[in-house]
Amino acid sequence: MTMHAQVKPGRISSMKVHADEIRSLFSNAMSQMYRAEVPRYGTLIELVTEVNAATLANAPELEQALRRKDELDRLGVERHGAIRLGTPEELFNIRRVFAVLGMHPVGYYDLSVAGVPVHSTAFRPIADEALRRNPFRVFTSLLRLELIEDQALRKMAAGILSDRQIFTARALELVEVFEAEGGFEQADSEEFVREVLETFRWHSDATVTLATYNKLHGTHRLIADVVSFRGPHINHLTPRTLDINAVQVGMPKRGIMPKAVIEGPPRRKCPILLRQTSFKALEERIEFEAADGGLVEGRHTARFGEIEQRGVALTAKGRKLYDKLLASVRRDVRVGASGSHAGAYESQLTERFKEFPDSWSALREQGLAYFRYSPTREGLANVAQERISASVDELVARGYLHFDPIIYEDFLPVSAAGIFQSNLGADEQQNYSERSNREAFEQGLGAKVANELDLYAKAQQDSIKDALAQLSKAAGKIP
Ligand code: OOG
Ligand code: NI
Repeated sequence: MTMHAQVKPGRISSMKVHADEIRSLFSNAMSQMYRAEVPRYGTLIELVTEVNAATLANAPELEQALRRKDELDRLGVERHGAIRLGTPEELFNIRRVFAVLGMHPVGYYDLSVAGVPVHSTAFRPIADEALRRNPFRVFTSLLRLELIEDQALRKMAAGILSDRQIFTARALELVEVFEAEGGFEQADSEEFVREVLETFRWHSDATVTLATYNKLHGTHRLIADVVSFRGPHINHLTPRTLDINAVQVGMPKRGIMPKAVIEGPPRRKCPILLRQTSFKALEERIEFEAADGGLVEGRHTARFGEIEQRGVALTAKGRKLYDKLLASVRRDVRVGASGSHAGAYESQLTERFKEFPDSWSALREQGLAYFRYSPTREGLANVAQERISASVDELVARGYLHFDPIIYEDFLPVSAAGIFQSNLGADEQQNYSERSNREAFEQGLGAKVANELDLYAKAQQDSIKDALAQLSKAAGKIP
């Protein structure tokens, strides 16, 4: 394990562990815990590993591109998870916990429009370097009790939630140490990961009676999932595949049944944004408190599996086109809960997305996607005769600059709603009239969420600056 020394006044020889290292420890620990809790997740990891290896073996250019971008190593450790929180205080503290792991809130997702009473953000690394080391992200939702019409039930749920503490006392203590000292040493990092893991652990005993659970469940299954337990159990961990269609086909052969359609854009030569598919939640045995103080057995479904394939990040213009095309398909073809019309949906998706350019050059020239630029060998060798003041487009045209797609690191609200829905059951299609409330979310969070488009634009801009600086330097060296 590499350590990155950070000089800290007052603590002469302290060696702070880099946040990227703590995040790697954590994502690894989470993966192991989830593998033990949900064996099917292990099966899925095996399948994804096989498919990725086969994809790379069949596509040397893809392998080379990933290698050039230093992205090959992150592939094997890459995954995201999801949790659902009950109160603004929990959201506030989870932000502090994730900050230790170098994960910061990016994006605001309003899922109430899709009948899911939550709003969400993604905690993830932001810097290019941090993403390359370990891009672990957690899609984090906050329950919106204000959307529950039944006043009495809302009050009861709020009461139950206010009584729970989802973090261990030691975890919170360590967060304070971290905030005061600006980092952890090795022993603290390891203890912190152990303590924080407790928050995401599955509990097979509920904190409520079966009657209460049923009441919450009757209002919305998601409310029962958030309110009835001691903490926000991790509900899925998602590995990244290079060929989601191959994994989708391979799943049933290993006894895993995926949902009917893959969320997101269709299969393309140049992947954009994010494609995802999930398999159904497990039905698990839960012990509930009985009125007489004893225990009674019930069932709950919350945990599922998911895979994802990531493509290039789109600009606002590209995203607008994506949203328009996707909306037109969803308007015209409704996939039933049991998978009816899945075929029509897929063929329409492919058909209508023909309007979306499918070459890296076209995506770049039309300003639809973000790219990372680097000088070519030829550019570095010949640039002296040319004026560096040429535009980026000219330098690309002359073969002096190379461009690689910037990977989309975030989520998609329509897809997320589809993932939620497939695991909540098709009977939960109610819509909430209340609009999104980003201000309230950020107030609970105690911070603003970053705008993901700004981050991609900056990564692109930084790469241009860096590439031009390298070209200038090369030009200066040649007599
Ligand atoms: C989160 C569902 C959304 C994704 O990948 O879009 C999600 C949840 O069910 O809690 O994980
Ligand atoms: Ni997910």
